[in-house]
Amino acid sequence: MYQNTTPVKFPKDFLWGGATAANQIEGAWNEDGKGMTIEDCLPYREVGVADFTKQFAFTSRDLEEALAAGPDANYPKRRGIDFYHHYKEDIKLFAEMGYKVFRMSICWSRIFTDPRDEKPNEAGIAFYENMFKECRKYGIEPLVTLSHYDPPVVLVTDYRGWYSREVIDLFEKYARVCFERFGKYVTYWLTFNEVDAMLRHPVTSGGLIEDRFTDIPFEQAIYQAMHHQMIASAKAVKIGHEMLPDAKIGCMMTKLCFYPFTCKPEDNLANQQRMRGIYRYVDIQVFGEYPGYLKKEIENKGYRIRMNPEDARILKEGCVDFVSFSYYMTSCMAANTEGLDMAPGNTVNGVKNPYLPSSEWGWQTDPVGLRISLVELYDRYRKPLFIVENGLGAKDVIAEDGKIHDTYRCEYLKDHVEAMSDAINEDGVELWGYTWWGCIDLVSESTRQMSKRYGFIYVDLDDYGNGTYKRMKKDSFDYYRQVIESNGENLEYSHL
Ligand code: BGP
Repeated sequence: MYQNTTPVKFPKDFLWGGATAANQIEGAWNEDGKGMTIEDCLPYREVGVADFTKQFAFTSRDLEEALAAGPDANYPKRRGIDFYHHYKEDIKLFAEMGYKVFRMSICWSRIFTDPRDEKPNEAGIAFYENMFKECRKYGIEPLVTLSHYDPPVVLVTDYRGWYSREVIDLFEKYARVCFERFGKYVTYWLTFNEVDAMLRHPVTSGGLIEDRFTDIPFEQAIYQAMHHQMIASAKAVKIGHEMLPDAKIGCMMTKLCFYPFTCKPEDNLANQQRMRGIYRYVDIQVFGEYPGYLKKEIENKGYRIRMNPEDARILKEGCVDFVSFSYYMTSCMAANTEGLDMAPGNTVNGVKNPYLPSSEWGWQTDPVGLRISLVELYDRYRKPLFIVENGLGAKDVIAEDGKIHDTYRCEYLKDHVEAMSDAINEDGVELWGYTWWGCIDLVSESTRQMSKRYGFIYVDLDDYGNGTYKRMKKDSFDYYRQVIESNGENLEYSHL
């Protein structure tokens, strides 16, 4: 339990809301001219909770199988929660909770069936336009991610993902269309979700399949692809600023947080190195240049990254307006992990922290770590912050009264809201808003399960695609409404 040190209070224009991503909710994977994405090709696999690496292992053969798969094969992202056809009902429920902001992502392959097409797909544009209008109808501000883990499959079959420099131009064309067509509805934009993630799961972030890189070390290919994504992001920021002078364009990082396992200097050093690894690409997006330690890291590995002469200028001209991040859990670092218990987390493993409880998926929940993260980020970047993902994945059970009494989710929310409040009121952090991850149940990114539920709204669907897709409010639905209504001040949930 978090012990707040100051009374809970938020700025009056604080943006409360929920977060999702196209590939985890939309479904309708082959409707209205949508092209295929790499997420549509990720099969459901039964693996242990700590085994995210097995989920993300993806070969050319897996791709071939996916492309040939029939309608009975279990590719959960193809169905999502069918938000594509339920969006009006879902946004109405978000409005009922009082959302000020709704984070979602645009699927590149809906806007361009093939990213090489000259003209965008009008049916895809119409879907997002209608969705934004629906948000605006309720006074909900859309917060849009241009790319959340769903590279068009063509980038994988006909290019080598983000390793190919041509992808930058294709992305630029896509970003322009989004700014041009949706700019009247959208003020808050993010370029790439969890921009650091390509180093942990290269296929979903970069469209990189290891067996296609026999000519160079795969790790070098990832650094190269990251460079291209940095250039694409900087270009999108610059173009967005030019086309939409009022737009706020941010970066998005996985805010992992590690503690040294002991006070041994070696554990502290290991921790510092690990934390730097988390910041390296956001440093570029905020400061507009490679940090020295990243250049050294690449050099020490003996890699050379191809850069064009204009790249330094592009990076400088595309610095972000704010820093957004996901935050779920923390774990520890030790110089020597032999004999220590390990704990899984958000696509990372760390040494288990004996002072923290774990979720059913082994993620160690830690509201204090959120406060620490807010302070670290604000001190480092001096930019406004936005928490665009935070939440608890749990196995919800429908009780005998037909309801879902998810007080564990309310408790998690309360603790993190209190930690945010302290960061604002005691530590002086500028925080624009908070969007709970998976505000409606959705397909998990790391496990592709429906049974790992985050939502305030239950969706009747299981891991195998059985169910009615019916939506149902959980107890946390009323709780979040109360939290928003009181601008974070009424956090009592014992009445639920
Ligand atoms: C973040 C991703 C999200 C989301 C979340 C929860 O890293 O940006 O897409 O899924 O983690 O993770 P999971 O779905 O694996 O529980």
